[in-house]
Amino acid sequence: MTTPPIQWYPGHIAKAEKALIEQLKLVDVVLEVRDARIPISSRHPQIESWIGSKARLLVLNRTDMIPDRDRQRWERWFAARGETLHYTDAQHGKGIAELLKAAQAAGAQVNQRRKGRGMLPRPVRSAVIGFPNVGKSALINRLVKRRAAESARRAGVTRQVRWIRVSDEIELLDAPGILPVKLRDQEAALKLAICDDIGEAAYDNIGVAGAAIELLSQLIPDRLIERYGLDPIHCPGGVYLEQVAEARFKGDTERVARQVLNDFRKGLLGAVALELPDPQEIA
Ligand SMILES: Nc1nc2c(ncn2[C@@H]2O[C@H](COP(=O)(O)OP(=O)(O)OP(=O)(O)O)[C@@H](O)[C@H]2O)c(=O)[nH]1
Ligand SMILES: [Mg+2]
Repeated sequence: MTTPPIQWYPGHIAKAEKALIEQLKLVDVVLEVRDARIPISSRHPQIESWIGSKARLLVLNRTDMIPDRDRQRWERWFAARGETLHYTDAQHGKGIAELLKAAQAAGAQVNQRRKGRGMLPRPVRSAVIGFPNVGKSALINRLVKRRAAESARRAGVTRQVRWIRVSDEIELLDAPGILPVKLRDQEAALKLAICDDIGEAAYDNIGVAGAAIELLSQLIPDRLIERYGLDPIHCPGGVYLEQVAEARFKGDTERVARQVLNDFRKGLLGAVALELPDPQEIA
């Protein structure tokens, strides 16, 4: 289906990006957080150039929202590309201790070098960065074992960069979610919108929910039937929403669209990966 292009780069994101780039100069290790439901679409194209030669850990968060076998597929896919995937579920506190250990180990080399130059050791500085709403602040709260950063179920909660001390050994930078200036790949932009990883005002709910229905009808048709009472087979997403609206919501398609997006984002349709690696590309 055709939806208006998704473009969203408001002033606060531009400001946040500037502040983040400034702070990155002080950083030893970058934790790049992606959304497990869309590990490729939630890759920010500029992060690599900002990181330069700094140590980087790739974190797949929200792993509770995809089936375990799909998480393993991604693990193999990234491994075949020489990337170690650190996977976490910040909601339930899984994978946290391992990630903290890896961040400390990556930063330990910094202090080795400092020692070599006759300098005193200092806490490893680690920045947690990624798209909005992927769970960066929730992850930080788990790493520091207290509610140090504001975290809530919508994009754009963190508005300013802020350092948070974990221990004498490590400090974390919480940063607002960042978006590329231009969302060139509209298929990726739709998935980001479906997952609520872009600011809300960026798109029209009916278009995005229709796209969600089309994706989900390929992946979990039975759960759509169960939840909305209609079979999505051969049905364009927008038409499906209208039919559900007629049958159950007094013709209010906008309400159905919001309901579908909410259901998906809250995990009420079950664990489902919107992106999977090509099986032929898994070594
Ligand atoms: N199910 C699930 N929910 C998560 C996970 N991590 C975070 N959340 C929830 O997702 C929502 C967003 O989390 P935040 O920590 O605010 O995300 P953020 O990346 O800091 O977002 P911004 O500051 O807006 O960029 C919160 O309601 C979290 O509880 C996870 O691994 N699984
Ligand atoms: Mg945040």
